[in-house]
Amino acid sequence: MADTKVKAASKKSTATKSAAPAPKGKAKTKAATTGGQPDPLMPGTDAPEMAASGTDLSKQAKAGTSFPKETYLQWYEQMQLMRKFEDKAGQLYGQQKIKGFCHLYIGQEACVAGQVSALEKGDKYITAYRDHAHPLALGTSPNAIMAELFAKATGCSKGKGGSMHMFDKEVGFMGGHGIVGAQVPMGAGIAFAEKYNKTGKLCICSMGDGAVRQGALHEAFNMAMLWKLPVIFVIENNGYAMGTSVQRTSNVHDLYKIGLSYDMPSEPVNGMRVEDVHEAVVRAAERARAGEGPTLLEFKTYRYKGHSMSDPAKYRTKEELEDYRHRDAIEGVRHTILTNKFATEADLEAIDEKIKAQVAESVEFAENSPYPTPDELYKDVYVQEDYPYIHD
Ligand SMILES: Cc1ncc(C[n+]2csc(CCOP(=O)(O)OP(=O)(O)O)c2C)c(N)n1
Ligand SMILES: [Mg+2]
Repeated sequence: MADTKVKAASKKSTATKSAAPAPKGKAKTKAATTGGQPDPLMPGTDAPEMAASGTDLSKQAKAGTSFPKETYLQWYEQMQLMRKFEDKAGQLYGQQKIKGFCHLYIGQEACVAGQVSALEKGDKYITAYRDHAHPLALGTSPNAIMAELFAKATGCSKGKGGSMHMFDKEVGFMGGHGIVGAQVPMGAGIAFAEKYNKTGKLCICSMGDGAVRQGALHEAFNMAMLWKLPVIFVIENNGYAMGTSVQRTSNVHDLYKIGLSYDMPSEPVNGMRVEDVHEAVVRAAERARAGEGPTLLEFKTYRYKGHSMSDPAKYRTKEELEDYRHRDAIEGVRHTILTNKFATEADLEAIDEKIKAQVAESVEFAENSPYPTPDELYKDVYVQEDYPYIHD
C-alpha cells in the first residue's frame, strides 16, 4: 500500500483546516468539479429532526481544501487504471475469456481512490463482490487481479476466488465477499483484532446500499460502538441494489442516518469527488486511531454499468446515467490538473499510455498462466492453523 499511497495535503482534520485560506496556486477543489453550485448529489438531510444527534456530522462546514500536484496526479493514475482495467475486463467477459460473475465498479472510482489515499500501511480493507478496484488501489498487481478473473493459479486468490473473491493479505485487502452484508460483522471483527493486538491500525469495511438492510449490520454497529472498535463503515450508495432503488427499499433514503441510532459519528459524502472522500476518511481515521471508535460514511455515488454483466439496467433512465457521467470523478480530477497546470494534456496522455500497457500486460500474463491443479481444492480451507481465538 505504501507504494501506491497518495500524498495528502495534510493529515489534520478539515475542522482546523477550514479556517485557513487555500494555498496560492493550488486548486480550489470545490469549484473544480461543481462550479461552486449546490451539489445535487448532496441534497442534505431530508428530515432534519432525525439528524438532531450530536454525532450527525452532515452539518459541519466543509472546507474548500486543496491538495498538491502529486496527489492529483496519483489520483488520476489510480482511477484511470481502475477504469481501463475494468473496461478491458468487460470486453474479455464478452469474449467469454472471463466467466462466472463480473461486477464492474466503473463510475465509482473516486470512492476507492479517496479512501486508500487516507490509509496507512498496515490498515485493513474489506468489501463486497464489486471488488476489482480496491486491491488495484491498495497495491495488488494488476497481473494477479486479471489472472484471478481468468481463474488462473497466479491469481491473487490462486484462481479459486474469481471476480467476487479477490484477496491480498500483503496489502491488507481482506476480500471480496459475495454474500451481501457478510463483510460487515467481519470488518468489525478485523477491527477488534487490531484493537486487541494494539496495532494502532484500523479497518475500512465497505458495503453497498443493499447491505444496510441486513440484520447482522445492526448487531455489528452496536458492538463496534460499544467496544469503540477502530472501524470505518462505508456505504457506497450507488442508488441501486441490483435493480431495486434505495427509494423502493425504505423510508430512510439518507443511509448515513442509520448510524445515528447507535450514536455513531455519521456523515454523507459526495462520492463523485475524490477530495471529499479523502477528507472524510481522514477525519474518521483520526477518530479510530484516537480510540474514539467507528464512523459511518455514506458515499453518494453511481455505477455507470449494470449490476453485473447480464443486467441491461432497464430500471433507470438514460438521462439519470448521463447526469452522473457529467460529474465523472476522473474528468473532475483531469480538469483540476489541467486548469492548475499541474500537468499538460501530453503528460496525461503519457499516463494513459502507461496504463494501457499495464492492462495489456496483465491480460497476457493471465492468458499465459496455468489453471490451478486439482489438489488446490483441499488447500487454504483454513489459512491460519494456529488461529488464536479458536480452540478445541
Ligand atoms: C444475503 C444475500 N442476499 C441476496 C444476494 C443476491 N444479491 C447479489 S448482489 C445484490 C444487491 C446488492 O446491492 P448493493 O449492496 O447496493 O451493492 P452494489 O451491487 O450496488 O454494489 C443482491 C441482492 C446475495 N448475494 N446475498
Ligand atoms: Mg448499490
